[in-house]
Formats: sequence, structure tokens, C-alpha cells
Amino acid sequence: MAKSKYEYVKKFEQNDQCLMNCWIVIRIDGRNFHRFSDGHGFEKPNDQRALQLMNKCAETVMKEFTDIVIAYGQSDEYSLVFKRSTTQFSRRASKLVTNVVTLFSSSYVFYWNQFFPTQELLYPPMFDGRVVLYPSEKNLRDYMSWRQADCHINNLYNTCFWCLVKQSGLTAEEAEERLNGTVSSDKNELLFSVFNMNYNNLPQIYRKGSVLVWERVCDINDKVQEENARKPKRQIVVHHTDIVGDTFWSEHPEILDN
Ligand code: DGT
Ligand code: MG
Ligand code: MG
Ligand code: MG
Ligand code: MG
Repeated sequence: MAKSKYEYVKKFEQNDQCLMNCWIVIRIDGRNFHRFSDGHGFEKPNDQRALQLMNKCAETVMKEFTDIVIAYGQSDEYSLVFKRSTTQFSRRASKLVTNVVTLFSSSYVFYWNQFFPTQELLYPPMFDGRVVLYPSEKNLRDYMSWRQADCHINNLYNTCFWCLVKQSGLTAEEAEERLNGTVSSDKNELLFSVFNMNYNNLPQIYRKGSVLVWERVCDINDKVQEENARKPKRQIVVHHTDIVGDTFWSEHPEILDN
């Protein structure tokens, strides 16, 4: 059939196919969650409900796009990593990022009530999204380490900040002033000596963030246990663990070599 005379406009579209052989990382981040978390009464510095809702959204995205081999989340952000060899959406960056970020956002609204049964959702939340390609194992691991280090640095700072404000009655400015120029060991010491808090005993989810991976798990509740043991199901498992060192990666070799 003859093409319409309008067909040529298609050629204006840009080819945004991601370079082959690279891991495709989609990082999403809540827009102005400073305001959103205040407006919705998030607990400071960490709100369990908000973090669990973020995890639920990431799990929903992973179940839809099963080429995502690992996802890492902290605060209002999530990084979702498509396997190196993915052909999802012909590796088109705009398709990948828009589908991931819209499913994440709609899930955030869809599941809101499950996690905040007594807090009305006051306005529609927004998330931005970007695509970053990593060509080597080292680059990908360094990326993941960067996000987890960010989680640690922010959480240590925020924990100190809110102790100074909530327990010592400092103003935000005074707390900021007090923490200005301190290094990690100073902050640990402050928490320990002034607030009787051992930072390392805080919940792992706050200090390490959340790591979602596919694992073969035997469901012990399943009636056909024996058969199940032979054919374990692929399930998403949430870890709050270190992903900077080698241990996690050697326990999950399939993430890096697919
Ligand atoms: P952006 O991303 O440039 O649009 O602006 P924000 O405000 O989203 O800034 P960002 O993403 O750098 O920082 C995340 C904000 O979200 C930060 O102000 C604290 C807030 N937030 C995230 N998780 C929690 C939480 O569990 N509790 C509370 N109270 N706030 C949180
Ligand atoms: Mg930001
Ligand atoms: Mg944000
Ligand atoms: Mg953020
Ligand atoms: Mg269509």
C-alpha cells in the first residue's frame, strides 16, 4: 500500500537506542520530596511506610520488566538495572525510561493507601527519570556503591540533625551549624555520647537502603512441597545489605554475568 504523503515526518524522530553490551540503569527520583514528605507527615529522618511503598513500586516495575536484574532504593530514589543483553523496547532509552517512571509513579498512587491508611494523598506525586549506561562491571558496581555511600552519608547526617532538633531543641540553623565541618567519626561520637545511640544498631534499611533481586526460593507453605523443592520459583527478594564489598556480588553472580 502506498505511504501517505505525511509519512516522512517519522524521519524526524531521533534514534535513541542504548549502546549494546551495556547495563542500562534507570534512576528515578521524587520531584520536590522535601515538600511532599513534609506535607504527608513523613517521620524524620526515616519513614518506614514511605520506604516500603517505594520498595513495592520497584517490585511492581521489576515484575513487569523482568530483564531488570537488580534495583537499589533509598530516600526518594530508585535505580533499576536492565541486564546487559536486554532487548526490551529495542533498548530505546525514551521507551525504557518513560515506561519505568510512569509505572513507578502510578504504583506509588495505586498502593498509597496500603502503606498510609490514615494519611490522605494530597496531590499527585512526580518522579523524574534518567538513563545511564555502564559498559563494565567495575563501572556498574561503582555506580551502585556511589548510591549506597550517598544513602549512608545522608542518613548519618540526617540522624544527627534530627536528634539535635528533636531532642536538644536546636533550631534547624543551629543544628546545621553544629554539624558543619564534622566527619563521620565525629557524628558517630555525637550520637553515642550525647544521644546514647549506636549508629550501627539503627535498622539496616535506613543505613544500607533496599536491594531487590530475583532469587530462586522454595515456598515452604506450598502444598506440593517436594515438587516445589525441585522447581524453586523465581521471586523478588528484598535485602538491606552491603553492596560495596564483594560478598553480595559473589552470592548473586547472575546479576553481572547474564
Ligand atoms: P528534587 O529531587 O530536586 O526535585 O528535590 P527533593 O526535595 O526531592 O530533593 P532530594 O531528592 O535531593 O531529597 C529527597 C527529599 O525527600 C529530602 O528532602 C528528604 C525527603 N525524604 C525522603 N525520604 C524521607 C523520609 O523517609 N522521611 C522524611 N521525613 N523525608 C524524606
Ligand atoms: Mg534531586
Ligand atoms: Mg527528589
Ligand atoms: Mg532524592
Ligand atoms: Mg502505542
